Amino acid sequence: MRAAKVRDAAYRMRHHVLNMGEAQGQGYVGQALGAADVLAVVYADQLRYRADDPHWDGRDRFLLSTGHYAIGLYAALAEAGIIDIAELDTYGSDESRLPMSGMASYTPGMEISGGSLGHGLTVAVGMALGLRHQGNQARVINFLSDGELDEGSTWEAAMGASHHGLGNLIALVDINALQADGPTVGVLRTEPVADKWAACGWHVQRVDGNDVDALLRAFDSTATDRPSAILCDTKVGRGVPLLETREKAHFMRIDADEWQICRDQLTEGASA
Ligand SMILES: Cc1ncc(C[n+]2csc(CCOP(=O)(O)OP(=O)(O)O)c2C)c(N)n1
Ligand SMILES: [Mg+2]
Repeated sequence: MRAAKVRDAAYRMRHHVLNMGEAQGQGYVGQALGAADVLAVVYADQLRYRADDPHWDGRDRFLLSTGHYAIGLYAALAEAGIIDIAELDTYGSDESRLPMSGMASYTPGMEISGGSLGHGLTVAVGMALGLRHQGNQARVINFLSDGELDEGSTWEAAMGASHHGLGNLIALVDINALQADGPTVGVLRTEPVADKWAACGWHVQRVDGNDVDALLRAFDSTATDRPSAILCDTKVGRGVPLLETREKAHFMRIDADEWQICRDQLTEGASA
């Protein structure tokens, strides 16, 4: 069953994230745990790719706008067989192909260097236009954060995408209600988010981004005559109660003795 396969992948990805975080003693673990279900649906169910040929021309392009979520994408790339699980141990260390902020030139399967926020969707629109022009059936999926909705370039790209009727473009917005300076609601009010995407001419769905069935249904219901936005409400630290209930912070501190507790809680939650 599709959902079971995705849940399985998400569970293993969360373990990878905790292991990478522990190896480096830090990392954007809270965000990556929150986004694991979305990334698992993308990599275990949706994306067309060839693990042994990351530049295959027919591949769907997955663009991670949020370079700091790279730890989550590395976990997905490992599950997808694009990088080796053993390589995850090098996360964030000197000479590693897996830097803490995603770099396209370092990592197989990393399409863009997305650390400068608010630019992923602009690149995605250009790629989607280019692919359509070439008659390439591949899709472009851009993962962006709620913090990136603060950026004017995101909305310029959104309008451009619908102007050009880019049915080969999907935006996945990780609404974790958090940004670097605190809760999104206090930094810059972005709600009503769905109405804004709709006003820009997009097909819009809003789902619980930690509900695999809902995510699969949303992907099954995207439009083909215009761009589709799937707005995903996710929970920072999802799957690990110790982190879910901790005060939300853009950079979550996890002490040396807490990593094993996190892993145990993740395992317990999965078997409950
Ligand atoms: C153009 C740009 N401005 C500012 C930053 C600094 N910055 C890094 S992460 C971040 C938070 C953005 O919000 P979001 O991605 O929603 O944060 P999270 O959910 O990960 O806490 C900011 C402002 C940046 N990387 N790029
Ligand atoms: Mg956020």
